[in-house]
Amino acid sequence: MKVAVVGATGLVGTKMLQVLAERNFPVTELMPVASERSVGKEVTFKGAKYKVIGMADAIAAKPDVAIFSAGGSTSLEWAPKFAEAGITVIDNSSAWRMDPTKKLVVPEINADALTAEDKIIANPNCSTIQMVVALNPLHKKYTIKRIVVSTYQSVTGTGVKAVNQLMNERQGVEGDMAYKYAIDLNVIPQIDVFLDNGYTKEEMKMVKETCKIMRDDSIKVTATTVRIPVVGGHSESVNVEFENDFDLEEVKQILSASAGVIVQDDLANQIYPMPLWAHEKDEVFVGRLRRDETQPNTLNMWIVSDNLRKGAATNAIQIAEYLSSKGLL
Ligand code: 2RA
Repeated sequence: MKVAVVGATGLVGTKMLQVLAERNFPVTELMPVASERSVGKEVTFKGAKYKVIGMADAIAAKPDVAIFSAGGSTSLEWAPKFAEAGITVIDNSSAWRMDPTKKLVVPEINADALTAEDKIIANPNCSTIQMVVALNPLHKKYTIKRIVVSTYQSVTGTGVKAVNQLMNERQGVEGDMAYKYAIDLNVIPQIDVFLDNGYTKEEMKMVKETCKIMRDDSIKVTATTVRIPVVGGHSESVNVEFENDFDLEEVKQILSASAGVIVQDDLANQIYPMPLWAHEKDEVFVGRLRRDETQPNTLNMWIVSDNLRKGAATNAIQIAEYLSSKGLL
């Protein structure tokens, strides 16, 4: 398989290369691709060095699949050009996610919708992916009515500049600011820009993408997304109301048997999901499972995952693996 990684020098692009190698994706030829200013830089894949090439050269080299993590505007401009050349694009930006002609895929949930005609496939937002991986098996059993989610998101979701801001602040060093405010010893209740309804773009991604991935527009979602001074992954406090009542032990069994989910819920030993443990893991970790005692059929849960892995690189590569296994590339 000839594989292009577009945006290969960024945080997610670097993680893509790492995950492709770890999962032994059958790469016969690797093409790291980036914007003109990064062309000629070197990246490492499986111990070998590769020179970064430009977009037009990558199209001319005809990879089977191009995994994009280069931002929305690059994707809007270039993904159609790759697709027209017959290259399947898996895109990690928000550019195509809500386009009704494009599939928004979390393989555990809706990979079955993919066909060979899907030439631009959208990878969902990180905070959405981890939530739906944990909620979809429960939706199938009990039918979700409403979700109230608050997130605690890692600075890695912003990119390398934000990681540097946090580390600089921690060491008392002056440097570029990724955020308007200090992030160390702080919490910022804003992720991405504000929209007319007073929610942020990140919050509305969680609202809209959840319904699209779970193929159910009746699910109500309300979100508050927050940046915290953490690097290992995103955490989410989720309150979910079901149509039907549930048994807590059965909820744990369903989650334990679900692909990509690990239950960490051992109160006696103070075991619950934390970014410290989720970091560099591909699964979604779920714990603090308990009834909301204020209303019927309602569950509280805590969901943690490494946002650069299942929230980005791993999910994109799982899509490529699915396409390859079904002969759709
Ligand atoms: C964030 N969701 O964490 C974004 C990254 N896609 O900021």
